[in-house]
Amino acid sequence: MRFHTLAKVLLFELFIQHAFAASIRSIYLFKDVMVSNTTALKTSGFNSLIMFGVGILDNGDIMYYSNTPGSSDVLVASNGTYVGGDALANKVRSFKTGTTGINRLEISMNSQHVRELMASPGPGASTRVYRNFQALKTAWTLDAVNNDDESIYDVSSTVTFAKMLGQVGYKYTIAPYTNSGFWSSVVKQANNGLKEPNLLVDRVYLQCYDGGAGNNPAGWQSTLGMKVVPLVWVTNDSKPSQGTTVAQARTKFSGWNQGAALAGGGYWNDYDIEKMKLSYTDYGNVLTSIFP
Ligand SMILES: *[C@@H]1O[C@H](CO)[C@@H](O)[C@H](O)[C@H]1NC(C)=O
Ligand SMILES: *[C@@H]1O[C@H](CO)[C@@H](O)[C@H](O)[C@H]1NC(C)=O
Ligand SMILES: CC(=O)N[C@H]1CO[C@H](CO)[C@@H](O)[C@@H]1O
Repeated sequence: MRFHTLAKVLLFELFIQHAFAASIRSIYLFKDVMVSNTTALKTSGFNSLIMFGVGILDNGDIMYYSNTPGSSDVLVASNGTYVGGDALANKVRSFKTGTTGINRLEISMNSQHVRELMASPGPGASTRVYRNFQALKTAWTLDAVNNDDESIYDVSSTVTFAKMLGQVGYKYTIAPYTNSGFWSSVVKQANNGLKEPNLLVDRVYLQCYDGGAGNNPAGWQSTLGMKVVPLVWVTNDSKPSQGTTVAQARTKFSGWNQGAALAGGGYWNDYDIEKMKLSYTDYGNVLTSIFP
């Protein structure tokens, strides 16, 4: 291939990457989606929402924990059927429909009961846990399950579970704050033999606040062998020292992104934006300008 032809091909590939692989602009939804400002979430520059507080019960059923004063926990999938009600399903589905920038919807969970359920009855398609995740995916039009394990850290059951979810049709993502050895084993094993765009673990949301305040995204990128999406905690009155104003978020994200190109950026969390009367638009604009 002659030099100018090669250059053209490379330029074209660069163009394609920019045109079709938009950066990730994410926010964790800590507030009960039935009472949060979903219009603002859909129209403030975010393209990825991660619903926090979904968990598996010991029998494999799935719960949506409210985390919001005045709201109650809701059983959402039981024995292979969606049981969370139409109002909740319609609300969750609405994130990706109508006037919206959202094209990716994830649920975030810890690893409670995963090891036990993967040991028995295992990850088979006829198990209650498999069928529940299948029913929930359809009811909520979900794209991925996000692993926010902060205590159990069992590699083999995590990989088995990730592969089970892959069979159901989910992508699997992770939200580490520490223990890079564990996470790098999970990524390596779950993605073994897979290539873009078919990776099972296709996103890393890296906590860069609180316990993860010292995290360096570039360091994690080289440890994990994939790009990461650093997260900062918006202004909050429970741990003010961990709060990040709009101006500080801009400084952090642009600094990190200059150090090593990132997959995008994101925030923990919508509850605090609303409680502290902050602006979704201002936080969203930081992401659209740095991660177009
Ligand atoms: C929700 O956010 C939008 C801005 O996107 C704002 O116009 C509206 O007033 C907010 N609604 C509530 C109930 O706060
Ligand atoms: C669970 O679902 C299976 C398959 O649909 C059904 O055969 C079984 O009776 C259900 N069990 C309960 C306790 O509802
Ligand atoms: C996500 C989170 O931990 N938010 C906290 C912010 O602060 C209030 C207290 O003022 C807590 O209720 C929230 O849980």
